[in-house]
Amino acid sequence: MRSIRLLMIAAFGVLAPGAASAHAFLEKGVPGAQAKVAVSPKVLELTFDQPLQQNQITATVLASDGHKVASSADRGTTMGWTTLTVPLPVLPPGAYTVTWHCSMGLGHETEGKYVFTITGGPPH
Ligand SMILES: [Cu+2]
Repeated sequence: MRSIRLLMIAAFGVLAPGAASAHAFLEKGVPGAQAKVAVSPKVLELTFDQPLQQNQITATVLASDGHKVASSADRGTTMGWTTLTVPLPVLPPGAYTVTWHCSMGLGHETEGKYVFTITGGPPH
């Protein structure tokens, strides 16, 4: 049984060499998970592990009290080859939760979330 399962995994690997997966995952965020940034960033950048259309991704940024401060539905959001860029308003120091959801169609959904913190930086 074990060897059969290994064979099947190997076969799938050979059948789809380098092909885009039906599931996209976040490769990198800027600011990223657990990041502490001194100054409110102008944009949030989410880079995925494969090229996507803008309408395949939704992303939101929530303040610690749960209210939405930005979303991929906002004007000015752009999609590059693999990177979604969401403009951010000027945000006060605090913890912010980024949530993302990717739909590749046919029920192939992935999602995730992470927190970054704006520290406010040292006094001038
Ligand atoms: Cu799926």
